[in-house]
This record gives sequence, structure tokens and C-alpha cells, in this order.
Amino acid sequence: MNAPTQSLPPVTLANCDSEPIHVPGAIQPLGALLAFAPDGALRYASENAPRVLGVPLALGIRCEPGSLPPGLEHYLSIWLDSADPVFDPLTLALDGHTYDVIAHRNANGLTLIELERRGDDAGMAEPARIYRGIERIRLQRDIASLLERTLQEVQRATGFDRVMAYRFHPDDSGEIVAERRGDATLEDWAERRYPAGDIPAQARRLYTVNTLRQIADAQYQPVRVLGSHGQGEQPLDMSFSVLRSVSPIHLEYMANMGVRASMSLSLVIGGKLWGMIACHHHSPRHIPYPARLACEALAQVLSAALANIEGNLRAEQTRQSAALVSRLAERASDSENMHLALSGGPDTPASLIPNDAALCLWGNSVTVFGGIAPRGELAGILCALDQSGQRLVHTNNIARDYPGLQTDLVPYAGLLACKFDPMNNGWLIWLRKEQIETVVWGGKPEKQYAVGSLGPRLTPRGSFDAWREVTRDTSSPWLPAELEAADNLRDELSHIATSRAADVDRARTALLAMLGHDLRDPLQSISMAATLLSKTDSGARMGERIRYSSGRMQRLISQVLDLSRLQGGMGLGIEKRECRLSELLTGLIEEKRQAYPGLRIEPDVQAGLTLMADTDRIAQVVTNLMSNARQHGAPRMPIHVTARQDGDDIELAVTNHGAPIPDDVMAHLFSPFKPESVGHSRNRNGLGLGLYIAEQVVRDHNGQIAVSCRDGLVSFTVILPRGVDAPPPSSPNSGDNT
Ligand code: BLA
Repeated sequence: MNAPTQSLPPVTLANCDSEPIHVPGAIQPLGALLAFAPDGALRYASENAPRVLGVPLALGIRCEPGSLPPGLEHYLSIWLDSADPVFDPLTLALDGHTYDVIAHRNANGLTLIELERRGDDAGMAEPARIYRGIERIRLQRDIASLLERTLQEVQRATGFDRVMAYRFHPDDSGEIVAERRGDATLEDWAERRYPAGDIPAQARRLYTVNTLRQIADAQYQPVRVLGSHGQGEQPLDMSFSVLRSVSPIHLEYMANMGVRASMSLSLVIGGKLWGMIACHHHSPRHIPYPARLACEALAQVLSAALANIEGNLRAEQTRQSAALVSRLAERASDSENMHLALSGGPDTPASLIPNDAALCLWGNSVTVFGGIAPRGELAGILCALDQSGQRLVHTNNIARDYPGLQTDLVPYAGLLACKFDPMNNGWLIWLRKEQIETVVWGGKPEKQYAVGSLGPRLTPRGSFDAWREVTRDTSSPWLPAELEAADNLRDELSHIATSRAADVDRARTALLAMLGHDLRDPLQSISMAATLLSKTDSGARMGERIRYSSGRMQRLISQVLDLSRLQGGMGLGIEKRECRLSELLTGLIEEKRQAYPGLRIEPDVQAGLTLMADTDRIAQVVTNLMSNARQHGAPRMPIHVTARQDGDDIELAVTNHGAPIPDDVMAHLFSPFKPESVGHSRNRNGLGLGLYIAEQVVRDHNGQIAVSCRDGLVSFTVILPRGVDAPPPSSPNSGDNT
């Protein structure tokens, strides 16, 4: 017989997830294995098969009639003819030993027959007794008692020293969620966490389809499985074999823990490994096949019950979170203030999703519903969230995904945020700590574990350290249902915010129109009366002041009126005629000088500039730019007003000396409503509408307005097309150069 040759790299800690554990080329020495081709030729046999069966065997040919034990020969022909891949087990007496004969057809169409010798079954229950446990498991109503009861049944059935329920987290790490120890001196392992790599991906895949395995003695000597074809032959696929030899890495792990025997049962829900029932024994322990099958049945009943409970829990959770979302939405629509709405009741957004802190940012203030607020400035957090350009932002590793936010969000590692009100910077935020902080490592003094040739990684302590390493800086992940709940709340609140914004908008437009129309008339009268008053001796000064103030007020009202027209979509009603720009500028500069004696204005205006434009509106733009330059420019420094023709355009600039405009002010310079926090100094003298309207005027002239800050100068530049019908500039000598 030839040993199948496999030129695979040696298995190490680094590559163990690519170890092909389904084709180990060996079995555990509990019995023997034979594999037959569909034509009945013996293709593989374990090296010990001739001894176990007491007959000589030749690979590559059919067994001689009468050479196999009679029962086996009979069933072999039935199995070879059967279309089903799973065959009934039988027992066989060979050489004074009882064997369980377990047969199945593998993925390559080979019929595998395994003979497993019965061991000493002291301390193990009869299968019938084990099956009765199914009824007791079924009576349990919640996950904890289901697990507890199943562990109890499995321990009674098998007598293992330790029986654990091992549950996978969404990141594939595992946690011991329940445990029964047969010996009071054993350490308590409940709640311990293990990294995903302790059960590598290929093992999980295998365990999802093959739900039962045992290692009767981890110090076994594997028995080789030999094939008929020699070199280049495919190794035998033993995915569903009961005697399959297991990974040497896992054997070392067991040795380091002092565990001599194990059995594990998969808990599979919806095709996914939910967890395992894992059993340990500190001396060799071989569970007879019928008892293992019965345990597997318990695990399957448990899986079905878990699936049922989890399905109900999920449905209940969805129902509760929908109810909570609608309660919060109701409160929000009854209140003007999101903070009061969301915090003013028994439940808050913190109740929606498990978190270590939950906050609401809205209108530049914050409510913390639970936990402690993160360390950083809200403005920075808002800014980074906005930059994401998303309405739902989530990560379980802030340091990796939003490094800019990491220090601001200390002490948190996980972030789920959603934007529900863009007008008011409204964000709901849930935060989670690093997982490691919420997990305890046993706490009891560690027993000394052995360390094998692969180093300390393969010990429970090494495992925990590895888990800590892979979960550093990460929180538990945000589950799909949690993201959906957050998005539902965001959706509801954002509808409310949008419809409120629409109401506010309508009210504002009405107010603006009222201000514009109704206040203009009385102001006109005041202004006229002031003119009369200023002509009398005694009232001259008072009259001037009233006239000045009412003049300013009239300008402000005009702006408000313009705004209401713009917001109402009516436009500014621009009427273009020939506009003599050079003369207009001269006049406006003169007016400014008279109003502010001592103000230095240095014009450099090309003579005779004309364009097609609304002269009053252009005057409004220039006046606004000069007023800004006067208010914000460095005192006693000149204001430069320049105008020149540039091809078909006219370029007009108003420049003052002064510090650059800060970025936050710059961002809202041309918008009608500035955020409360910025631009106080700029708005001191008015509504801050001037530049907004100026930009609209310029835009209505198909022009552009831009600002630049450099070399200690702040410069507003307006480019206006001259318009096709405008006459060419008059000769340079014909106008007076201001
Ligand atoms: C398999 N690893 C397993 C199994 C378990 C664990 C339960 C199933 C086999 C069995 O039933 O014994 C892990 N067992 C644990 C853990 C505890 C436990 C976490 O009792 C905690 C109490 N294992 C590693 C590392 C590697 C590794 C680092 O720890 C690889 C780098 C490999 N584990 C590994 C492999 C298997 C395995 C390859 C498959 C064994 C097989 O079926 O052939």
C-alpha cells in the first residue's frame, strides 16, 4: 500500500486557517477506515485495517468474496447500490471486541466505512435515557435555561469534567456563556472570550455541516490512511468521518490546557454556527457512538429551540423599537425643542440601542441621555461628521475609520451617528467603549498552563491576550437591526424637522413682507418730519440724528424687503439700462466722504466706463462693499476703489486693509442667515443681508462676486459683463478720472 503523498507546507500558527483539516490522511486509533469506489474497488484503507478486520487487504481492487467479515460484506453491497449518502449504523463483533460500523458516501462518491471499537462506558448514560432529555430541554423558555439544561443533560450523558456552551459574537469571537464543572477544583471559565482564530474559518465551515466530533485521547498516535493510486492521488475527503484525525495545532492547545479528551457539538441556526457545546475531560474519554448520536440530537433540539426564541426576540425587539421610535417622534412633534422632546420622558434615544453613552446635538447644544459625554469639542465632532457627507455614520473602530475624531470621542471606540436635522446641525449619536473594557478575565489566580512547541499562544491566557489584541480599539459591532432602528428614528425626526422648517419658512416670509411694506410708510413720515425739524434752530441736531437713523432703518427695511422677494422667489426686479459706472462711482465715493469726513478713499477708476445694468442696484452693491470696508477695515488706512474694463467685462474692486476673514465666517459670508456662533462682529451693524443681496444683484447681472484675503488686504471683486448693447467706452480723455 502507498501512503498518499501530500506536499503541504507545515502547519503553523500563522497559516492554520488554511490547514486542510478535512483531508488529514490519518484517523484517530479508535478503529479502522475503508473507502470503496462505486465499482466496489478498495481505494483507501487505514494502515491498521487488515489487523482490525483480521484479513489481508489489497488496495485498488474489489475485495475477494468472503474475505470481509460476513455482515460487512452483505451491507457493503447494499450501500454501494444505495442512492442515499447516509447509511444505517450496525454493530459488529470482531476478535472479542464490539465495533460500531458507521458508513456514509463522501463528496467524491466514495463509500467510507468506519469501524469504531466500543470503549469502557462507565459513567455514561444509555442512549434511551439521553433521548429523554429532549423533553426536558424543550420545557425551557429562555436561552439561559435552555443552555443550562442542555449542559446538564450532556454532562449526565457523558460524564465529562467540564461542559461549556460556547457562543459566537458577530465578529466570530467566542464567549463561554454557560458552564458545568464536574469537579469543584476546576477554574470558573464563564464569560471568557476567545478570538475567532481559535476555531479557524475552515473548521467552522466543517462544523456547520458536520455537527459532531470527538477526540477520545488527545495524545493519540494517528494511523495513516493509505490510498491505491500512490503519487498525485487526491487525499481522501474525510469531512464526515467519525475517526478523522484532528489538527496538531488543536491537539497542542488541548495539551497545554491539560485536557485529554473532548467532544463538541455544533449549534447551527439558519446555516450559521451560533455556538458549540464543548466538553473537556482530563483523562482519555471515549463516548460510544450511540451516546454521541443522542447528544447530537440534544444539540439539534437546542438549536431549533434557540432559533425559535431568537426569532421571537428579534420580532419583539423590532416591535419595541418601532414603538419607541413612534413615542419619541410624537414627543418631538409636540415640542419646539428637540432636546426637551427627546429627554422629556421615561425613554430616550438611549433606550433604542445598547450603548455606553447617547447624545443629541442640535442647534449648537447637546443633551447627554446616558453615560458620560465625550471629551472633545462639539464643533469638531460636528464638523467631522458633516465631512463624511453621510446621514448615517457608523464604525466600531473610530481610531481606524475616523482618526480625526479619536481624541474628541475619548473614551469611546464605537460610534453610530445619524443626522436628523441639517438646518440645525441635528445629530443623534450613540457611543460604545472598547470591548475589552466591558469584559473581565476570570479574575481568579491563573493555574499554570503548559506551553508546547508552538509557544504560549495556545493557552487560555494566550488566547485571551490574542483576543485582546484583535479587539483593541474596537467596540462591539453595530448590528443590522440596530442600524435600522437608528435610521428609523432619524427618518421620523427628520420629517418633523423638515415640516417645521417649512412652517418657519412660511412664517418668516410673511413677517418679512409685513416688515417691508408696513414699516416703510411711517418711517417715511418720520424722516420727513426730521427734515423739517432739522431746519429749525432748536431741533437741528436732534433732527439730523433722527434723519440719519431713520435713513439707516429705511435701508435695512429695503434689504429685508429684498430678502423677502428673493425668498419668495420673486427676484429683485432688475431693470437694465445704460449705466454710467465711472460717474456713479465718483458720486458714491463723494457721498461716503461727506458722510464720514476723515475716511480715506483712494479711487482708481477708469474714465467713461458704461455697461447695461440696473444703476440703483449697482449703487446698492458698491455702497454695501464700501460700508463693509469702512466697518471692518483697519482704522486710518485707506479704502481702494478700482474699476476698469477687461475685454467684454468690467472689473470693480473694493479693498481694505485688515486681517483675513476667518474661515468660519468666510463659509457663510454670502448666506442670508449666519449661524449664531459666527460672524457676530460682521453683523453688528445690520442684518448681515448686504452681501447676500449684493451677490444676488451681481448674479442677476450675469456677473460674479468674489473675495480674497492676502498681504494684509481684504478685497471684494465684482466682474460684470458690459452687455452687448452697451456703447464702447468713451475716449480716455472725455471723462474725469476720479
Ligand atoms: C478546533 N478549537 C477547535 C475546537 C474548539 C476550539 C472547541 C473544536 C474541536 C474540539 O471539539 O475540541 C477552541 N476549545 C476551544 C476554545 C476553548 C476550547 C477556545 O475548549 C476554550 C475553552 N486553535 C487555536 C489556534 C489555532 C487553532 C491559535 O487556538 C490555529 C492557529 C486551530 N482549532 C484549530 C483547528 C481546529 C480547532 C485547526 C480544528 C480541529 C479539527 O477539527 O481538526
